Amino acid sequence: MKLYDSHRAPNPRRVRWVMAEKGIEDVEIVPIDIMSGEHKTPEYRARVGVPHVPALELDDGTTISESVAIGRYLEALYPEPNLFGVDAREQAVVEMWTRRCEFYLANPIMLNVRLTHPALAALESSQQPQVADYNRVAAERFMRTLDRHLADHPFIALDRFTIADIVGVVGLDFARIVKYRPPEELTNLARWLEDCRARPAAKVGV
Ligand SMILES: N[C@@H](CCC(=O)N[C@@H](CS)C(=O)NCC(=O)O)C(=O)O
Repeated sequence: MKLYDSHRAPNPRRVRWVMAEKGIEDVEIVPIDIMSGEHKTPEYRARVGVPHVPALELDDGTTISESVAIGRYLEALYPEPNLFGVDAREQAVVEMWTRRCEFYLANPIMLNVRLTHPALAALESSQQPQVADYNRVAAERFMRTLDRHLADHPFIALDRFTIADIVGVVGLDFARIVKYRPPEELTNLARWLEDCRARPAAKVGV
């Protein structure tokens, strides 16, 4: 298998984190330079179907993009440690929180960063500060929801670390490149972030 990866980009980091938690080492890493547009070449588009990283190419030529779908595939091949839930209830709860973290936290943060960081202007047709701010406010609304939830839950979805935590932490960490920090009063969020960042797998490829 080959992972089309971009070292500094957040979505590929989700997959590298899943791989590190599971000790997966038999995936060839193929670096893609998104700043120079390597993901927009006809060859890359033909292989992956969309101009995005990450993408996982299987030995039979199937290519899977979408970081969470790649994670789910790797979970089927390497079930331990479990990151996506072991039964119907857990799987649904993990998916619910993963989607919430993508839609209401990681995506608005990603938009805020892309619409404000000067180096990322190349990826946008125009950078709009008002839209960036709207997205920061939206992300902070969900951070407050998470903070309340994390007051009596060790991790986001289950009593153990899951893909939902990876999506949440990677989203928040991406905001560090614009020197953003979550509001200080969100102490449960801060505790959870610290716990997740302390995991050895959190450091892989950052
Ligand atoms: N939902 C997708 C998002 C993929 C995505 O947007 N990746 C970014 C890097 S983090 C990308 O390829 N950006 C290239 C561009 O915007 O031109 C996933 O989870 O994999």
